[in-house]
Amino acid sequence: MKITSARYLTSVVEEKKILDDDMVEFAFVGRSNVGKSSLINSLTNQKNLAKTSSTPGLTKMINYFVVNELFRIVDLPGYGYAKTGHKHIANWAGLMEKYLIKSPNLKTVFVLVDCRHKPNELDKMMLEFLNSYQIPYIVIATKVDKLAKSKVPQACSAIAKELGVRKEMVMAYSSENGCGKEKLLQYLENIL
Ligand SMILES: Nc1nc2c(ncn2[C@@H]2O[C@H](COP(=O)(O)OP(=O)(O)O)[C@@H](O)[C@H]2O)c(=O)[nH]1
Ligand SMILES: [Mg+2]
Repeated sequence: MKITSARYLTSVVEEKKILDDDMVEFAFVGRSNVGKSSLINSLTNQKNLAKTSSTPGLTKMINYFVVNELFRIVDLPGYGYAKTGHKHIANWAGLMEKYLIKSPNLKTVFVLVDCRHKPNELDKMMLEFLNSYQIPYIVIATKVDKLAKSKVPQACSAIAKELGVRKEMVMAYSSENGCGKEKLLQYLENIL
């Protein structure tokens, strides 16, 4: 698939504003600073569609983008940044849970983890949550340009093992050099 257009649609902070029309959605979630905004920009060939930030933990909204006027990319709030505290995690989980439950056209949740780090408890909780609601997901190992090419399969396997998923469930990605982009676009096209 070729992405020919991508535009910001809206941001939502309340349950009642969650979109519920019939456009297909793909959501992206992960720890703050994992490279989520960069991935969305890279995938859509844009520089500033999703804001990238070196100050993690500031995005607490659900951001919607329309791609090719055909489907939506949904940027879910980052999690696991200490400064946001328990209260934020509770809010995050609340809004997230509502989004996941109230979005019947959500086709896949992409759960991003940094290829250089072990997934943490919040990553595991996310997968447990998705499993319990039977929401389809794929794990994306981000920033693979930071590893030697020969180490990437091994890093992906380690992540799969830690999360208790098959290694085919983990895709490698780099927003820096575009590694994994074709594969991800192909995946989206197959679902569409
Ligand atoms: N080397 C490298 N750095 C990346 C990549 N993706 C993101 N980054 C950097 O990681 C930091 C956090 O990225 P951002 O997209 O804002 O993460 P978010 O908080 O998950 O949205 C920024 O400094 C990015 O430049 C990548 O694929 N490779
Ligand atoms: Mg971001």
